[in-house]
Amino acid sequence: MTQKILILNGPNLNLLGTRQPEVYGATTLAEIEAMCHARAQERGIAVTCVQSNHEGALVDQLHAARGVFAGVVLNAGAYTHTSVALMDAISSTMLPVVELHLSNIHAREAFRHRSFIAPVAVGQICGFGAAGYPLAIDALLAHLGADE
Ligand code: CA2
Repeated sequence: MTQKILILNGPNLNLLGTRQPEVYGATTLAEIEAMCHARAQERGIAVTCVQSNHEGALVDQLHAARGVFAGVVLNAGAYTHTSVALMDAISSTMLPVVELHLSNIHAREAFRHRSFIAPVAVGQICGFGAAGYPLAIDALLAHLGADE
């Protein structure tokens, strides 16, 4: 059966490519999702891409992912720095999650240095812009043992 990965994007990421290109790049979310599908095809897997601006909807997506997806690439946006609910959802699903950020959150404002996702993620990729998404898919597949 084809392995499936969920690409989950949080608040405001639907605006990518339209504002603040100096921080988040000029690539739109649709282009990022196309990059993810292309990398999935190269790797012989399938991805489903979902974006929501709502914390509870992201929690629902994580709950529903259990038993359907082998793992999740999660850019939780600003909820990264605030959401105990997302942290608990990841813990409860026990699915491997790769935390992803376009920007290098550690080189930005102090409030972005704290991540509620990091302690429950298998790892974090940040600072590589849109290129981080295919990197995150590769990292998740490596974690799942697809490279062995
Ligand atoms: O670097 C990332 O990927 C972030 O997760 C993006 C979040 C930010 O709050 C995190 O600290 C780091 C913000 C996403 C906002 O996206 C926009 C895109 C275009 C225009 C305005 C906002």
